[in-house]
Amino acid sequence: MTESQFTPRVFSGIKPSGNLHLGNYLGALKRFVDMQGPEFETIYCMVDLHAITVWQDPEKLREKTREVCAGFIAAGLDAEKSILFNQSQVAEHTQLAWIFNCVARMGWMQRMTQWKDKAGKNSQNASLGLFAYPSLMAADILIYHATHVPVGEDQKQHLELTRDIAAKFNHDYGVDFFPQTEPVIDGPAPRVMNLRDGTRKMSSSDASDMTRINMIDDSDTIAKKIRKAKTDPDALPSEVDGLEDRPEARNLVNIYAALSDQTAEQVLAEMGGKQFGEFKPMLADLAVSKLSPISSEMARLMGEEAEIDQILARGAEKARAIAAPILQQTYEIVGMVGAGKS
Ligand code: AQP
Repeated sequence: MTESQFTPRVFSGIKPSGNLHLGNYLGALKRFVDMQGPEFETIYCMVDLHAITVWQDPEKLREKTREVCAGFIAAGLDAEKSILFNQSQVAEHTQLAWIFNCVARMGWMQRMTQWKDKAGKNSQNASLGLFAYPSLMAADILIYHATHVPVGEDQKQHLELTRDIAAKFNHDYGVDFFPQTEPVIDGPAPRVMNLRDGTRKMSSSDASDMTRINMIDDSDTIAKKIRKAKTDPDALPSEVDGLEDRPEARNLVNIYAALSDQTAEQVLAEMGGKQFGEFKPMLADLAVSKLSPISSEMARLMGEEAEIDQILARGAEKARAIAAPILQQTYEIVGMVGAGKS
């Protein structure tokens, strides 16, 4: 089977832990919406099983799962055009993940920088799930034979691992069954940085809320966080080269570019020479104008719990219809008695 024989299909997911933030929006969600259209079948998931690789309060996890679903819809995903569901409702993800746990090598997993960063010196106390996370992520993608995965840059290594797992499975069993999925990492802000430290990525797990813009922040909070964002004393350059060694300035320019659907070059052609005292309020106005319609729609949808649950259940049913035959074929390839009958 060659890559062109696979249905053009997009899969991606977001963990329902912490708050959805601007990094998730620009690196992932906004691009999920861009890919929704006739060119691809699009499948988007709240990856709740990934969330529990670190402790989650059960009630909060349920609430966050619905909140991320509300964020998906408020940002422009349409449950009639895309399949929207939470991962735990489609058991095939974990069933394929077990097969992949037997394909992936310990050394591959130990090299994952996210594992090293998150487990740190305390790896003996980290969950086995946190270590195996990238194997489940490979299963999330390959259970749909997804051909394209839009993600932020921090997920690049996990996508490479997904390709390695697919290639080793195909090689070991002498088949051409799993595609070589293409990571789609593009746009002007594939890695949105922390507002207080431009060398670290914006993250939901950072202890300080001032480091990130949450999708549910109100206008005043967004403006305050941008006003207080770390910068340097120089004016903005007129060209991108002038952002070298200025991580905080680069970050704000990239955010402006992504929110206004421009390139960083275009932004600097217009803004070059401005001081941050002038640029930051412009960025705050832009961020508020783009994000507040999303956050108010999110808040409205959060009040419609039954509707959200119904969307997730319907999405799970559609997802299972694609995943179940792929799992059965995988079991058959691997040699499981009783497989391939559904
Ligand atoms: N800062 C970011 N810039 C661009 N893209 C980002 N993504 C996350 N942070 C940024 C992208 O969002 C998608 C979902 O990410 P995730 O839910 O798997 O969580 P994460 O990458 O682990 O995000 P956090 O906020 O850093 O959570 P914690 O701190 O809990 O791990 C992915 O496509 C990701 O690339």
